[in-house]
Amino acid sequence: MSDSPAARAEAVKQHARELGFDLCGIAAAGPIDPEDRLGAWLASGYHAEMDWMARTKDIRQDVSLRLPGVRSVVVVARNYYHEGRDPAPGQGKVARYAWGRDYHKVLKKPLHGLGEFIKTMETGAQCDYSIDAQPYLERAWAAKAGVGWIGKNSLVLNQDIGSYFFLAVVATTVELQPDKPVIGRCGTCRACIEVCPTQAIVADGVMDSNRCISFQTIENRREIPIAVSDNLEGWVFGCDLCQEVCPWNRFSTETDDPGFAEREGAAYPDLRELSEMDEAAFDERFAGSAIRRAKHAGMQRNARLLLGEE
Ligand code: B12
Ligand code: SF4
Ligand code: SF4
Repeated sequence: MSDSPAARAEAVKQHARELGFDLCGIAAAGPIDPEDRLGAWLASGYHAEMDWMARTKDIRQDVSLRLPGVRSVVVVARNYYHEGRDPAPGQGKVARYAWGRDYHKVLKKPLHGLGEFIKTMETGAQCDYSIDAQPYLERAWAAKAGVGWIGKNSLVLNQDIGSYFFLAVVATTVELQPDKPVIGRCGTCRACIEVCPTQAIVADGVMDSNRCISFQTIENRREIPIAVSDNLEGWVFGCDLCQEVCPWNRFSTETDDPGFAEREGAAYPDLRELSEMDEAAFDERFAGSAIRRAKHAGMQRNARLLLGEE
């Protein structure tokens, strides 16, 4: 290996840009959660029924359990923003992140491409990857890598592109020059806390999934508690309210990733049609979409609630 960590870091960022990522930052591997914020969140029960968050606590806090010898964590971000519209009568709202093709699928190839590039930098180099579903504290890594700051709505915000982006991670045994965290710029703003119709943001940067429309409409397999179901504000899958009001999202621009282009019927689905759709039709309509995460039964439940039938 001939290049310096700084030169290698610059090459990684350049390659990330060529692969279409909007942001790229680097953190030195090491303890990511020394204050045990994840432990406190779990102890408060804010993970609701997401037991997998508790089961994977140790590995989420220690990346070396995934990749022994890890030295650097590269965090990339990809913009998925679309301008919203007013839904027509009878339509539900879907969070923007699910308007296009499933991001896990879209980002896999470029992320692994970045890893393959990093592997060429050192003989025997290894990489491990995360796009949402792997046990990484992606937002904490993004903050450490200077990709943005963690806002009061608990999302990572970047002063140039706002918060409508996916995060993804390549951890590697290669030493790369780390970036510095950026200073948080929420200031005295509390717009996200105030807009949340279910008061899910319980402290700055901390949210209670039990009260969050996103958790309830996507992850909950049971009945939605009345405190949330009475306040869905038209959301049939996910929720963007705490991003829509964020002043930093004034700078958001339409995504140029064809993978995230709006699919027909995905953004504002007809609630009656959704509530009557059988499983085969659901599978066909939402093939390759992140909406599948809520499953046929979950989407029917959500649609019926919005129609006032449950
Ligand atoms: C579980 C989960 C959820 C749950 C719980 C949300 C939550 N706040 O944790 C539910 C289903 C509710 C959810 C909803 C959404 N999610 Co989600 N979710 C995740 C997942 C899988 C894990 C998050 C997690 O670790 N939570 C546990 C808590 C303790 O962690 P945390 O809030 O991130 O807090 C840590 C840091 O904030 C840190 N911290 C706090 N302050 C500071 C300050 C500094 C300086 C540092 C270093 C650290 C730090 O301490 C905590 C522990 O380390 C991640 C993917 C991943 N693997 O990380 C995606 C992820 C966070 N989700 C994402 C998205 C897009 C959403 C939604 C916007 C989707 C939607 N439109 O409906 C909503 C937003 C709701 C909200 N306001 O948070 C994106 C966020 C992208 C971004 N710009 O930040 C992620 C990163 C997925 C991805 N790969 O792109 N999500
Ligand atoms: S996603 Fe919606 S329900 Fe969840 S914290 Fe944000 S505004 Fe509240
Ligand atoms: S709405 Fe305001 S407080 Fe909330 S994340 Fe954006 S800038 Fe921060």
